[in-house]
Amino acid sequence: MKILSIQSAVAYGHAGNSAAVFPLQRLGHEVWPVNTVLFSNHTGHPTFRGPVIDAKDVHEVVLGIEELGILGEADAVLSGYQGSAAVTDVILDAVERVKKHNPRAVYIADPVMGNAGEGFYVDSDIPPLMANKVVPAAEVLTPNHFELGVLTDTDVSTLEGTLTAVEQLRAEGPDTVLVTSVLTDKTTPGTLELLVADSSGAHLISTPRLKRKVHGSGDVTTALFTAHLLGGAGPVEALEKTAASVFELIDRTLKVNARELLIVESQDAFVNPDTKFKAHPLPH
Ligand code: PXL
Repeated sequence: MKILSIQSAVAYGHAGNSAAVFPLQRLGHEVWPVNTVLFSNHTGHPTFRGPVIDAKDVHEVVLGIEELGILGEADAVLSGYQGSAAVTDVILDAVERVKKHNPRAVYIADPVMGNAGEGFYVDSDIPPLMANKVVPAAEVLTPNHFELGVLTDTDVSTLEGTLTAVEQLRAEGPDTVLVTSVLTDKTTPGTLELLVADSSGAHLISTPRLKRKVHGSGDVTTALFTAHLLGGAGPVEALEKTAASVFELIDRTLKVNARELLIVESQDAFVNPDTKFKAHPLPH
């Protein structure tokens, strides 16, 4: 499959496209990366340099692909962190253009806004755009638990509230919703959950809670989930495979205290993870 992936790029380490492209390729997909920033490294380091690409220039790159007459070959558009409202508009325009040429193409959006530990890490104009424009345009949405609460403006501290919020999102557009870093009243201590829901219901996976958050892991998660969905897996199988691969990737990274995700070293874990996580259906 072919994926137009509009994300950040970093020279050193892994975030945005620099985290997502290789896993997608390793699972057999052709990726067309369109980069929205060209940073030295991700912003989790004490310093970083490099340009934010002007939204007009990001748009130019999309138009250049369209001009080749191949935009309709794209099976999916993938987006993550969106640096500005103008970039959001360019991404949504790209989705429209791809769908005009290929109505079966899907838009997979990771509505990156923040997390439970740090709060928001995007400008205050981004959350309403995510809720009002990105959610309705996406077929697949991969918020973390914090972002699920923000997008739906609801209390997601309980499992029940989390499921209600997921259904609210699904009613607004995306058929498939994957929620990461789920922590509710029902979560076993020392674990985190991943929840996936589509028209056939919701499933939950429990994974050990790893000690340190590594930048880019969310980008890899969405990329692997996308890779498996496009490879023909259903959402539950895609989640089980993704959870196992991401667990092994982070575990390996933390074991040697690496500064960045060991994405290349973990490539076999993307194809054939040793770990198995089983998703359990949740009652309606
Ligand atoms: O992982 C999200 C992300 C995307 N883009 C840039 C980042 C990060 C996380 O640190 O720094 C530039």
